[in-house]
Amino acid sequence: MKLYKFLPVFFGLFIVIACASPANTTSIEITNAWVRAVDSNMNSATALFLTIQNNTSTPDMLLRAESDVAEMVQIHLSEVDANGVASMHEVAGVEIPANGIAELKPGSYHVMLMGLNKEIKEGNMIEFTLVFQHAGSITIEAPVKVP
Ligand SMILES: [Cu+2]
Repeated sequence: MKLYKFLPVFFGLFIVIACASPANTTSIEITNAWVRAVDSNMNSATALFLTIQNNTSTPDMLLRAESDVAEMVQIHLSEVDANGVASMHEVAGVEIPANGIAELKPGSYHVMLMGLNKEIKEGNMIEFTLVFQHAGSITIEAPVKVP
């Protein structure tokens, strides 16, 4: 009968290990993360840029990003049309090729932060959770920079 008392403990430990393992792998590596500094946090928006390296032989996809510094966090793609007009729109995600990289950079893919509820000043560190199709959730800290 005593064994039954310990079963939930073992089961709980299993869940902790199972959930912790994706974060400990280096299947996805994030480098060069930075957030563009903004002058005022009134009605403004900014963006997070980063490089994602996929060290596996399976393509992965950045599905979304989360942060408490903004009301809305979306993955956007900036494009310039044939008339030279720049625009950006939300995309379903950013694919990271097998054993390849995806760059989120000005003029291309970026994580858009809209409805800022915190000052985005140079030197601040901002925490983000990036959610991938295969690698799961990865938490990063990105410094605020003036480009
Ligand atoms: Cu955008």
